[in-house]
Formats: sequence, structure tokens, C-alpha cells
Amino acid sequence: MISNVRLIDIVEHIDYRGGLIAIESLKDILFDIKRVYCIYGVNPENKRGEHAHKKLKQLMVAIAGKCTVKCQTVEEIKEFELCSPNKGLLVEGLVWREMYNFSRDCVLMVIASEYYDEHDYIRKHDDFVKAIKNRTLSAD
Ligand code: T46
Repeated sequence: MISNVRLIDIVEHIDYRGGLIAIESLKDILFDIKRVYCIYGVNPENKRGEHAHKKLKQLMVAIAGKCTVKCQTVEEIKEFELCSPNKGLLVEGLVWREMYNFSRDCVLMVIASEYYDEHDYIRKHDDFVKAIKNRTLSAD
């Protein structure tokens, strides 16, 4: 766990027919769900993400296959392996994220607190570093 990023457990309901996971707004995750999107069919050579968000909160779940998510916050950089529907990576606040090492069968489901808004993205790493410095200075 690092600040603004943590792995949460998701209950799996498994019987002879297969598995099921459920994520309820304001119960399992403490934000209102506005959007769900899935990333799939990623070539293992490719990297996605490489940006931060100003406001967005998200829960990322590898519902099939696996991938690695690297998160950079004001304090540190940490890699998380997502490889099961029973683990979700909660990412909130100013976090630079990169996703890679996708298995070909990976389906990464992302549950988001906001509608899609390009203005919420910080796409240049230099701007991200400036933003975390400004936030740290204003908190002092
Ligand atoms: C994030 C990581 C985990 C939409 O039209 N609606 C959407 O809700 C999203 C997420 C994307 N798009 C369009 C925008 C681009 O033309 O889909 C295209 C690919 O999006 P992007 O390059 O931002 O995808 P990733 O995989 O780099 O990043 C995505 C999310 O955008 C981002 O919020 O945190 O997954």
C-alpha cells in the first residue's frame, strides 16, 4: 500500500457454475460509480496509461488474465500485480499510473467516480511532478 493507492479484497461467489463478483457503489467502494470501462486485447509489448488524474477515483480489477500497474505518488513508486477478480486496485488523487505486462487474455475492468473528461488528465510527466510539488508546498 502507498498513499492514494491500495489493494482491496473483492468477495468471489464461486459454485459449480463458475464465479461472480459484485461491487456496489458507496458500499464496497466509497464513491458513486459514474462509469465502467474495460481494457482488453492489449499486446504484451504495449504500455498504457502514462498519465495522472486531478480528481478521478478508480478501482481497477483484472477480471481475466493479468497485468502490472506501476503507481507513482508524492512519496514513492510501486508496482502492483493484478491477476485475479478477487483483488481491486483503488487509485485516488494525484497518482501517475502505467499499465504493462498484459497477458493476451487480460481484461482490465475499471470502475470510475467521474464521467470521461479529458481536462482531468495530466498527460506530461513534468506537469505531474510540478503538480505534486505544488500540492506538497501548499500543504506545508
Ligand atoms: C486510466 C487508465 C487505467 C473514452 O472515450 N472514454 C473513456 O471512458 C476512456 C477511459 C477512454 N476513452 C477514449 C479516449 C481515447 O481515445 O479511449 C481512447 C483510449 O484512452 P486512453 O489512451 O486514455 O487509455 P489508457 O488505457 O491509456 O488509460 C485508461 C484511462 O483513460 C485512464 O483514465 O486511468 O486507463
